[in-house]
Amino acid sequence: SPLESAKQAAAFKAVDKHVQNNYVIGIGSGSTIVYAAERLAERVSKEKLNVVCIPTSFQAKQLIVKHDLRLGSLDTHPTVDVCIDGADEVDVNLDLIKGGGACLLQEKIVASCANNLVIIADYTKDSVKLGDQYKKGIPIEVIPMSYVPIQNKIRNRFGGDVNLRMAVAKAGPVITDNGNFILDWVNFKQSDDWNQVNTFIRMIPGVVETGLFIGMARIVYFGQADGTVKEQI
Ligand code: DER
Repeated sequence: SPLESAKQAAAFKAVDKHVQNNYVIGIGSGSTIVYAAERLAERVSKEKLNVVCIPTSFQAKQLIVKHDLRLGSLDTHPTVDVCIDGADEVDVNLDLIKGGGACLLQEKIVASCANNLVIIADYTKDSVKLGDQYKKGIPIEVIPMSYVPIQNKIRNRFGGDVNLRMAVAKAGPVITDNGNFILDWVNFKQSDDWNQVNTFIRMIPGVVETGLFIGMARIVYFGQADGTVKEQI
């Protein structure tokens, strides 16, 4: 499908351009990264590359193991040469909404340890402002016992709605890889200063992390429906 070939094109381009021998590579989460893991495995075996892969979720860990890639951790590799990850939406400043897959906490930690954060996305993620296209809300990971007061505080300060993300294949709320809940902040007013919004939300006791990745991405590869790739820096 055009969407899948877009994801694959972005993923292959990023791996081909940014992966070098002896690299420590952060492996993101979601569906686009699956193509990146495939391409990485192909390059490792063809070029006999020596790399270590740091997962950002149970899903990423499974991908690394499935492709016989060397599994590492921040304990032994606290500095990551490049982190390759997806995004739910990208604005013109390369600010991101992430967390559609509820993996934002470890994604942001690994991204923060990386010398370079490379985002791979299909054309549906390519927006002018956050919120133009992605309507599922800004994900926020919270400690379960605090989710109601956090919902109230965000709604009172910024408006919009703040919904507890309910599971599909499990009764009750989604539980993250870290044992927390996810709130999705929808119908938010588009901000010109996401840093200020992000800081306010992160300071609410019980908030663990937000899906606002502000000033973190260095380059974004947008796969197009025709299989070409648009770079944005
Ligand atoms: O949840 C996440 O942050 C993922 O990276 C997600 O945003 C990317 O999802 P996709 O590659 O399946 O579109």
